[in-house]
Amino acid sequence: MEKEFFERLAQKGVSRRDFLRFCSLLTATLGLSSSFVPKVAEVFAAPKQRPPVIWLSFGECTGCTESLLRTMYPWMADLVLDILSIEYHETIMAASGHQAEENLKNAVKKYQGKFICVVDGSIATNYNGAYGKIADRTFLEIAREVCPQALAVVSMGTCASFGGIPAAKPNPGGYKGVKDALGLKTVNISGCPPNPVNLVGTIVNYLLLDRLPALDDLGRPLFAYSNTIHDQCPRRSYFESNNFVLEFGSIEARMGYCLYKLGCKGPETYNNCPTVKFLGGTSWPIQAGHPCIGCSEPNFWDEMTPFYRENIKA
Ligand code: FSX
Repeated sequence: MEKEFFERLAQKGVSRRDFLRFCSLLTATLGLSSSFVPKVAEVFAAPKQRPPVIWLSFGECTGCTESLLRTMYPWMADLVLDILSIEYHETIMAASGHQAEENLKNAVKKYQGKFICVVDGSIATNYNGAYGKIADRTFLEIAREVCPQALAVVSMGTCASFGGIPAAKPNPGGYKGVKDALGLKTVNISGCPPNPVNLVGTIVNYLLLDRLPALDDLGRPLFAYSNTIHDQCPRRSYFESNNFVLEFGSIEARMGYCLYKLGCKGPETYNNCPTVKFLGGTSWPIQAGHPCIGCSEPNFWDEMTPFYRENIKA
């Protein structure tokens, strides 16, 4: 089975070394010791179970799905899709129209109490949910029917976790995150978009240890959201020692000085961007010279804007 797995990877242009490097990243992200790397590899190479997943999309931009599918590890999405049995996902499924609606109904019935429901996007709650509909049913109606029948609900992205951009003022539709809209416990993988490694980590945690990861008081996995961006930031050492205002794009900003005075929200934002990074571990916003915009916190957007401050001379 292992040989067959590596042959399949090789066909995608992925070497055994690339795959093991990816497993090491996941193991470290989960806060497990390196002795767990072979176990993590086994989850992908010889899956013992393929949990059914129903993936619902509500008020969102599809960035959450895109961040998983268009990662620098394009094969990571393949691996994830191989260890899960995706029963319904609007962006990647072939069915459409009445057939798609039928698929959703059948999947919920067939896997009642056994499926993981991943939700991206927030839910309109005002006027009985009239501000968001699919196939003439409100998001609220669909979520109320499907989510309580799941084994677990994972809110993928800040919109599903806390309301996100659709819930920005004046929010006439009354958009809310899944937990607040339904009064259900959810695992919140916040970020706009979230890092796909944190979704994969949550799934691997479940398959490896047979339980969902420990969560913080906002429902976010502790392995990813227990430290602020600022606490992990490589530019932090310049924070106290350089009490002057930087110009955006200035040589100091590019050389690695702290971006707090440019409006960086790192000190109030919890996420593992500095360690896991994006684009296959290549970079992340602050490394690229841009302040953190606080996208993984509740009340993003309202409380995190304006992103840029006027440059007042010291
Ligand atoms: Fe929201 Fe996701 Fe931002 Fe977009 O599904 S968290 S707007 S990246 O797409 O929900």
